[in-house]
Amino acid sequence: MSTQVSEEVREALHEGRPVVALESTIIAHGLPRPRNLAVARELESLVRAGGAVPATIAVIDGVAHVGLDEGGLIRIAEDPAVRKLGHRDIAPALATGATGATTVSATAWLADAAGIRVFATGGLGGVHRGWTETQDESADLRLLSRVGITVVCAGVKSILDVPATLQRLETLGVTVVGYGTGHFPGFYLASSGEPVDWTLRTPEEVAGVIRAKEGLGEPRAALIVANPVPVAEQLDPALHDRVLGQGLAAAKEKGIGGQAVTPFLLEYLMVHTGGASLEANLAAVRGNVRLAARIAAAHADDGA
Ligand code: PSU
Ligand code: MN
Repeated sequence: MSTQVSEEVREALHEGRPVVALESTIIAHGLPRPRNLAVARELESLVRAGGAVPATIAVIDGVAHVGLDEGGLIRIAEDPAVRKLGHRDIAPALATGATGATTVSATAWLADAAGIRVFATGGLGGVHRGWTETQDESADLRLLSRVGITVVCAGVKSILDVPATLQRLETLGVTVVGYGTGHFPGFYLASSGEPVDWTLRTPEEVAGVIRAKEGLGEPRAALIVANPVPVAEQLDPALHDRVLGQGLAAAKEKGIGGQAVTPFLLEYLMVHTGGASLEANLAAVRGNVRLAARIAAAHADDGA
């Protein structure tokens, strides 16, 4: 596969040092310019501050990069022609020389193939509300049932049908643990109100679960570490519910479908909450990236 793993990432993996994969769709299609570039750089710094090596993943001019350099980050953040690539889009992107940001499914796939064990993002994709009419379920879920990576996230995006998504994850055999909570987080909100079956409280405990999973071997499936945004930084729940209801109605009225649904709703929330949803989204992502670095470090210590 034409994948280029950066020298820094390759050396870290070779020496068993901690590496954290970061996705690029959140940069290209989930955050407004020009702030997205600052965030891309900040997330990499947070990984480094946690003692791990960041590996932001994207496809640039037909080459899949695991570990972007500064030029690559700028391209993903600034070029309006950057596509959104799920894992099924990687092959055509490579073959046609396209440039695209990778979603959770594409990032988890490329990271796993490169031997990276821990991945941080904001919120996963999942089953959309109205699934019975549209059958819109993010490719994130099925892909996560096929790779043994650990994904640190603030749950799934609250624009989704959260109970249906949790049900799908159970069916698919994807392990879900709450980090410091007995409830599944709600992306912009600290809690979705849905319970989780397992609660872990330290990076070492998470590393222990990763080791146990590795010891079991097949079938491989992801471990989702659901890490809530701090209550002090969450979006006001009443505002969230009101604006989300309006956004869902607007998406339906405008006939928004397919890959455009998630970016449309994220932007709608941002505009109609006066930017408050963006701050909650960023707080969640930062917390996830910090935790992922600690988990990757604890996992690397286990292996030493
Ligand atoms: N998390 C965020 N913002 C985002 C995403 C995640 O905080 O924009 C992206 C991820 O890349 C995820 C994608 O894989 O949204 C889901 O898109 P879809 O529902 O079209 O599969
Ligand atoms: Mn979709």
